[in-house]
Amino acid sequence: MTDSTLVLANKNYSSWSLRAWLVCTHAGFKFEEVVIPLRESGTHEAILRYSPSGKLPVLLHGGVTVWDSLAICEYVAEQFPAAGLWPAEAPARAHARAVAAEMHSGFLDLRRNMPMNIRSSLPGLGMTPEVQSDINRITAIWRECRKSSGGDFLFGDFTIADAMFAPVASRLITYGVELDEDAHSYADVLMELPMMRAWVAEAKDEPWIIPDFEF
Ligand SMILES: N[C@@H](CCC(=O)N[C@@H](CS)C(=O)NCC(=O)O)C(=O)O
Repeated sequence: MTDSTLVLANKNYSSWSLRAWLVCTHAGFKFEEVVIPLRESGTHEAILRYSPSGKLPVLLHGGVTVWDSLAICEYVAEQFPAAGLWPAEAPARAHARAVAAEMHSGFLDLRRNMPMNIRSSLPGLGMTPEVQSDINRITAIWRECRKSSGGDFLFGDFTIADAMFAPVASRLITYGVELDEDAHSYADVLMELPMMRAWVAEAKDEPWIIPDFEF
């Protein structure tokens, strides 16, 4: 038994859940998992039993309740300083926080038109000029960060910034988006992380289908 529970939505569809789960898992946080399927009768009431915002993910740790993926990431970074969830140097840390916040609050066209759907293959669907423009900005962030870090990840080792973009890598595959070599290679790095592969395997095993996200 642990005193920590991470409550998630469907692994196939919930990009916010994936981000928080990756960060908790990478930090070595021991937690129990509860998955609440979205868009079923009773979903809202079930979520409200854990999360005052009515949204997932939410982390329950001892007496502390942390909802919202980015707040969970920050909380876990404070609890596990040795996990290096933010870069050690202040300028890189500020940069990492800026790109993580940009992902958290932005790219609405990409999020709306290409919802995460790990198990499906929907090449060509969802693309609009606005979506392409979001993808161009995201891949420019990836290119610039990796160029200056010189590593596989955005800031050297895996950080919260990488977790924030992991669902984008999955979307690019689902919707068959054409990528340059650099973006392709970063998407591969994210998708090949053992923890990402574990999430994908569990997403593929889920029984729930949400027709709105299946076109
Ligand atoms: N800003 C929030 C967004 C969370 C969010 O929108 N979660 C969705 C699932 S991915 C949700 O719980 N929706 C509730 C529902 O559809 O009933 C975060 O970063 O955690």
